[in-house]
Amino acid sequence: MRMKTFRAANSSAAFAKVKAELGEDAVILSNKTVSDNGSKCCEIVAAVEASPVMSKHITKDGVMEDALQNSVGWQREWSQIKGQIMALMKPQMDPELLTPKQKLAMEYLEREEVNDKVLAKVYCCLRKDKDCSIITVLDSMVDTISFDMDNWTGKFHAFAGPGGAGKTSSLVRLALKEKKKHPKARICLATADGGRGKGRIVLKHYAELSGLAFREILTRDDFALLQKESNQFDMILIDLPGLSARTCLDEWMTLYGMKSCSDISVHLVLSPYYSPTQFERFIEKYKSEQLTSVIWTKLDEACTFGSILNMSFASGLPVSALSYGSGLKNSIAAATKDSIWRLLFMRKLPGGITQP
Ligand SMILES: Nc1nc2c(ncn2[C@@H]2O[C@H](COP(=O)(O)OP(=O)(O)O)[C@@H](O)[C@H]2O)c(=O)[nH]1
Ligand SMILES: [Mg+2]
Repeated sequence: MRMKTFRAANSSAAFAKVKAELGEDAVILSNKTVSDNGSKCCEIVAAVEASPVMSKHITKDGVMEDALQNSVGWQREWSQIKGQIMALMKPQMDPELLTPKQKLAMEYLEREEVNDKVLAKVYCCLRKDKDCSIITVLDSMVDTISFDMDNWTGKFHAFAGPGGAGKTSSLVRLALKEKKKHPKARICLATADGGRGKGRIVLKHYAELSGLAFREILTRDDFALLQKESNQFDMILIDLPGLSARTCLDEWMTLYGMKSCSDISVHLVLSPYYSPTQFERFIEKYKSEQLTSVIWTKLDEACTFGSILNMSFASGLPVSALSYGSGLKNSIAAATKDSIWRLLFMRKLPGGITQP
């Protein structure tokens, strides 16, 4: 067994070093905050079985073998099976069996880039009942729970998602909105995005300006401390970093001790303009029991909104907020079904502006 100690500014960076040096099979033996030249950092002790497996990756054959093995994983097989079912279904979906109004609605959804899985489900429902309207069908497929303290009574709320999706901005705007609504609320903004200075500074700035508490989470010890002092706060909003290509949300949450926290809701921040392949990847990467809602951002920059339906159908998660501008004011709204239908069928953003 090969054992090694790694130090870095935060747990993510230390873990990245572990993976780069010891590979995917490394086992974490300890993970704690230590003092290095007077500043806090994360120290991880990791070990890996000393085997020739590591060297296999270096040869061309080794790389090829790994790639082939990974590509026949069950997820891929399952997605191929689903693709084949859809291919078989499509010719059966005869639009002429629908009423003219239902047919128009299906065509509209297709133009909005609603995917085949959702279209097949809609078609089956419409076929069963000639009087059934598209909104009735879609209503059962999309759920919303508006992001506010009355609906989301848990204490910890973490904002996850790809880099640049709008996590930090959504978090700040939702916190300010809640503070305005409940001036006495004790809200804490916490950043676990230590690697990127900008988000941290933004959060600290708004926390100071608006009478909100601010905490930094560099390691699991910091999160444990925040849990201990959580009685001081009514709501704690945590800004998570964009995860590296190989790290999934559950793995990251385990590293920071958040996986075992029973009072944490994770909100996935996404924009409708990602590609279908990216959405599939995100569903895999961010799947977690603690994932509780989707926040849609950059609606003002999107051309179609079908992915909101696609994601709702694939994940079963409710939508909690809609962001439609980069400014601080009038740019985020709690999600309601009405606002989603207005977006999808009228291209009206929650602020009342119509998208071209
Ligand atoms: N147009 C537009 N820009 C947004 C929206 N939400 C965030 N942004 C901008 O997108 C950029 C990245 O946002 P940020 O919150 O830093 O993303 P993060 O990396 O996920 O934390 C910033 O320049 C934001 O001002 C939105 O709804 N519409
Ligand atoms: Mg950020």
